[in-house]
Amino acid sequence: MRNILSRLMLVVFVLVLAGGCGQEQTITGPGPVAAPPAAPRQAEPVAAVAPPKAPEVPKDTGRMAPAEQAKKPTPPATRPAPPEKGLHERVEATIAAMAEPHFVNPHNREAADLGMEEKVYQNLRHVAHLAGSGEMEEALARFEIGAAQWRWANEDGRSAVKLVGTDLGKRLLEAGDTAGALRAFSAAGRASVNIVQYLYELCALLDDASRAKLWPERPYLTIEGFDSALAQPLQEMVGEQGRGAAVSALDDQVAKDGSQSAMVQVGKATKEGREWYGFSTRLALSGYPFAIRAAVKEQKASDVQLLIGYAFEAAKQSAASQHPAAGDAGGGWKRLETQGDLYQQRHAHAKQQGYDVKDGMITKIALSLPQGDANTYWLDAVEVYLP
Ligand SMILES: [Ca+2]
Repeated sequence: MRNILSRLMLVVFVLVLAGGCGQEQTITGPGPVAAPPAAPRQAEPVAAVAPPKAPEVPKDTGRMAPAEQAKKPTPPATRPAPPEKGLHERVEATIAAMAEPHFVNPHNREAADLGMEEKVYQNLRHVAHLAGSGEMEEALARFEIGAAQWRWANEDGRSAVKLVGTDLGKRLLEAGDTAGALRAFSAAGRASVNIVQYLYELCALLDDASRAKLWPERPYLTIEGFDSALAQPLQEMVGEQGRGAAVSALDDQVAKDGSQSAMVQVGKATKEGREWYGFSTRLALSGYPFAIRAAVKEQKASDVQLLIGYAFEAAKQSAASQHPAAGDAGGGWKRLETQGDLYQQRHAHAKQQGYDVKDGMITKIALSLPQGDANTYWLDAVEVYLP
């Protein structure tokens, strides 16, 4: 009987805690920008999701950067408590609660069999401990590795990793390590799956000085920089041009950011068709305005383009878009980018085709090679940013 009672109490505790974590889906901060609606986890009609801050962001009259939006005054009464202290406290509470199995997705047997959740939570507790002890470099390296495994987690789990990553990023930023902070925030965003929403939340959470340090220009997060311990070379996703076997590797001699890029060396095209080299990913089309950019370097100038692949699970549809070079990224790198608001573009395309974008995911990011001679390409700094 006592056993049952204590189990009941545990369940109640867990439910209360899960509710608390659920609120953390949106990291509210003092910034007057209303954080995006807290419930993208619920299937909402698209019209209700898009665009996030319609009243503050006039559609066709030039959008303000979130940093500028955040400067707009808001009556102090509507402001939540300052997040600084609360964030660290919430991290501690979350870490303390991680011994409970409610973070485990009970439907994911494969993960449960592998003991993945336990490993991932151990990793997260370790990260929080290291960060609290000031061992920031080790904390960051471990967090990046752990965050990459968070596809195993359920919503509460992703909420926890987001919280720990945000805390780590803030600590790094306070310590003056801007590049490290960006890595931590980016890993947290990727782990949350909804990296775009996370970027909006982060803009709202950080104060003006932090935002200016982190993003001298537009707010962005890194989707892939090919620098982490888990970085992989580009895969051949489509190979129709008869170029022969490509050499694909990470290159530590050439980098746009960090210390490495992804290099792919291809032979001459002998057939018509598509040729894609890239990586698989899982980023939600969030309902908020965003764009993607990447830096590419070529041995010989060509019309290489950025390819984005999408999957729409409920509609059982897939789609792809290609984006040509949009300028010079400096240092011999070209900037490839989706221009304008990619969400609205996909929304309009899906509507035209008669399906819904609301559960849409970006599943592929690749270089799409034109016809031509043998060539070598380097890809780096694949980023999501606010247009
Ligand atoms: Ca890099």
